Amino acid sequence: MSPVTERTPVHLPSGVSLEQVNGTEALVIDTPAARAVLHLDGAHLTSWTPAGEQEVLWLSELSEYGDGAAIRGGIPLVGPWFGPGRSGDKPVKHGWIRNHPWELTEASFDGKDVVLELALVDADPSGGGLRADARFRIGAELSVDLTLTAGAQEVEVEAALHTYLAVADVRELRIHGLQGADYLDNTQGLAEDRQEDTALELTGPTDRIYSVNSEVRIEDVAGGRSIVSCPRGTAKTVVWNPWPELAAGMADMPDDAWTSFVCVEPAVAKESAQVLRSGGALTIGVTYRVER
Ligand code: TA6
Repeated sequence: MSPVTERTPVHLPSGVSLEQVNGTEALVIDTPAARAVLHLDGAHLTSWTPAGEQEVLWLSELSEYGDGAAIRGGIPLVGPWFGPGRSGDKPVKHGWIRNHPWELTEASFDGKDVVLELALVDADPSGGGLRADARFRIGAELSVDLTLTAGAQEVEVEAALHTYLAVADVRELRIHGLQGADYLDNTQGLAEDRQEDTALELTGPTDRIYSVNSEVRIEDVAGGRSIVSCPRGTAKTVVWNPWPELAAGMADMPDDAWTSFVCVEPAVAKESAQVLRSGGALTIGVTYRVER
């Protein structure tokens, strides 16, 4: 973790530039291995396209930007609680770290991958001093790591990488790696259920918190490719798609856009939440690759 000092200008290596994207500051990555866009607001990656591939992250064309808005798409960083929090009464859904501008603390390019580190300090509305750090390794593969570090106060934390994956048709997916796993069904009041011993195929509104912390392969049958999600430091895998009935109520998503994405989210959530003592940290991460 790099210290945050008063507005230390970070040198941007070749292949990285600071630009205005959708009206807000973003780091634009353009290297032989990949193109990507990382907004400083929320340390939010909204695009990753490995060379020779199509866009891997879905982004809503109706997303809001700036002024604390949560960008709809890409990889929202979620914490220090998930959804409405374990008590169900948190004022902001999915925590506050995605609603603040982060500061770039490190940037490098080794000729293959760009590595970017960002930090969010002095933003904890509870006064507890929780800090967040994120690290992105962007190239032919994409790695994202999120660290939450407790300040002076002990705190219970949840965290997630709420990744929106671009797919040709969500109704034609086979999601491997969840077979036989227990899950909480958030479309049924968090009822306990178990995945059959087959790949998951989505057939309706889906919002499940699987007790899975290992590799998941999203086979995009119509798109002719698979996206492989290799998590670390997690306990759960959340799978979400609103289907048309819920998508229609979301102002920042076109009504017909629900077919074009699936969220597969490495997470520490619900009963796997962790209590961090002062100075204690939780790190979760994921690496993505595309297979044809
Ligand atoms: O991770 C799934 C979920 O918690 C769903 O319940 C759904 O609401 C989704 O996230 C989107 O949340 P957001 O706050 O970004 O609208």
